[in-house]
Amino acid sequence: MDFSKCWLDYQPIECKEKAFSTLSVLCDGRVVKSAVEEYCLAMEAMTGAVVEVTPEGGRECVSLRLDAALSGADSYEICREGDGYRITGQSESGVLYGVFEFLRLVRTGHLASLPLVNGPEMPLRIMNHWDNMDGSIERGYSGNSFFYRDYEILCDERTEQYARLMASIGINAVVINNVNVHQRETYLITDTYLEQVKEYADLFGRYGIRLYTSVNFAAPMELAGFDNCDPLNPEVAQWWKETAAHIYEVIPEFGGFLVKADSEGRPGPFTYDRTHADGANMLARALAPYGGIVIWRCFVYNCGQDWRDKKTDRARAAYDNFIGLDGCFDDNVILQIKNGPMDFQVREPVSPLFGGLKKTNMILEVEIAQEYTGQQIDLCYLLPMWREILDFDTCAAGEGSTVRRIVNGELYGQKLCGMAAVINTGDDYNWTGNDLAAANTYGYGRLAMNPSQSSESIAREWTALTLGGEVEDTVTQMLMGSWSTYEKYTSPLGIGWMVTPHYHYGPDVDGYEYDRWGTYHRADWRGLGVDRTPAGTGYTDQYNEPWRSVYADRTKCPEELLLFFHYVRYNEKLRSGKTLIQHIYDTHFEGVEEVEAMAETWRQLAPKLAPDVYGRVKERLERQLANAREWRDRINTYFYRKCGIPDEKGRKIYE
Ligand code: GCV
Repeated sequence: MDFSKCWLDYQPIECKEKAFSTLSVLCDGRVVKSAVEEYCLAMEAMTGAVVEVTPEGGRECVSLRLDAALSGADSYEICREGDGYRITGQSESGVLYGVFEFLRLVRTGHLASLPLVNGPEMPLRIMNHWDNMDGSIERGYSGNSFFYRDYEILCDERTEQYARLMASIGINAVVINNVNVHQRETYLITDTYLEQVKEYADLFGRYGIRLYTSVNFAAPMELAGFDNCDPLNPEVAQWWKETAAHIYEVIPEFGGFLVKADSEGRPGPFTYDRTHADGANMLARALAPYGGIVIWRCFVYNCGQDWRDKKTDRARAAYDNFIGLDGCFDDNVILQIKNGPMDFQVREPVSPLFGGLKKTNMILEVEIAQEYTGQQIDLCYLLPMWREILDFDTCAAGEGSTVRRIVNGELYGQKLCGMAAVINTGDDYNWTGNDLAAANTYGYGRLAMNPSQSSESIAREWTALTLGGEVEDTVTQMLMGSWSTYEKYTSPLGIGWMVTPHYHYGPDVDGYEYDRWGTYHRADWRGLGVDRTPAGTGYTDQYNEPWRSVYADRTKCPEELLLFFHYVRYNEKLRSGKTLIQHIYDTHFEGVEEVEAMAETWRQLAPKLAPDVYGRVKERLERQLANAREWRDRINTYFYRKCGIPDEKGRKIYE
């Protein structure tokens, strides 16, 4: 096996109860079969004893049962029974999740917490792969795709292990190709590839996961010679209906389509003066007879902007494009909304669409792949950020209208909702480039299953399972501080960007400043920041009260977002009493010091870690330190040159 087992690396354990070695299986099905296999594999590795699998009940055993009456789809109950344990699933997936949970409890020594009843809170827990069929991965930082090589679909041991890893964290939907659907990938929904796609669908099906594909809105033109893909053209709609019918003939469990339309050059309904609802509904009607769904992305903005134009604001775009369509989408359409209004920056406010849409299914999209957050070289544990997003109160239907309650279906009673994430895996030995970046992969699934769990407890759980209990406290501490550290040495106070164009790693303060992407910091000799109040771009008006007023008021605006919403002079005082420029200098020095401390902490862990893991992460931390120093010096020098105000503490700032 040339890849790591990640958090499913079952090591021998001390506590070896007799009951562990008999598995009484009182239900069946292909997902139950995976649960049984997982149980045996794990127990045999942990206890050294061969597990006896029996269809009989018994006193001293672990039993698996199905009970559709358990409340909550795919939920499970684990309790003691006789001298053993009983794991009951509401469905086959519930049984599988129950087995993974039981194994986690055994491994972390928490069996005393039984009985427990648990179940996935988010109905949809999706992984989006930005994998291309040539084997590359858009924004991939851990090698190449393990789904494709040279336009061939690889269904092998690695993809099997991938499905196991995903099921173990509760993922129930996987989109197997990039939202930017290139020429060959357009054929994924045709006979050229369907039989092989079916192999993936079957494999995933054994782990309770549905397969989705990203589709090219212009597929009728590229595949069938149409001269348009107008969603209101009945022939175009008919083509999609026939295409869907055929897909379901081959893959009856096909999940549906993910669509990036009219975004960054991708085709879409705008060309024909049609709306996103026209486009999404046309596809949805093709899938509806088979229970399929359309996931339509809201990442729509003008990527041909003029930096001189201070009124057009990219942050406004998703809301402006979609709010008027609330209630116009068919029931099997879900809008997938990025967490912030820009694009996965280290700090952004929550997208105002969550507080705006009320009659539309919604999915929250986050990015596990660390595109703007250190590219899996720098350590950046993202769970604390996702927690803040889920806990953000949109005030859409009074107090307590959190993003979490919107996307878990509670607030508006939606069934098709949940979370989607751009995954950070590739074919590197450790799956995620940086071993510690797997905490984000793991954490995403765990959070979508149970958003009540704290970021810290997820970090602890992942560390204990992956690296061992001995380093749990220290690594958890490293993980928990890492987002804030990354934020300190990169772009300040929510302004974002300032990265190397295209690659998005490392600093280039003006790299995107005079470009067409709508990503400006507007720094001059007096100050910096974007005025998004009504006096500026008016973006703050997209929020419900009190946020609308809070964000628009310089004195009330949360400081970490200050420059996102306001243009601030360098010598203006922040709440800390420091001037803006001093805050910038201080945080950049602090950020580097924190990385130095992290690297030292890691060095001290050497004797407690497997040498290969230790070495890989050490090398990444060294690169992170170089990156942090580069950011510090470029940012500090840039602003010092702009304003000429020296650092109060007299530290070295290059001129
Ligand atoms: C897959 C950003 C990324 C692109 C990505 C796009 C999207 O612009 O840089 O690589 O495209 O977001 O989310 O569609």
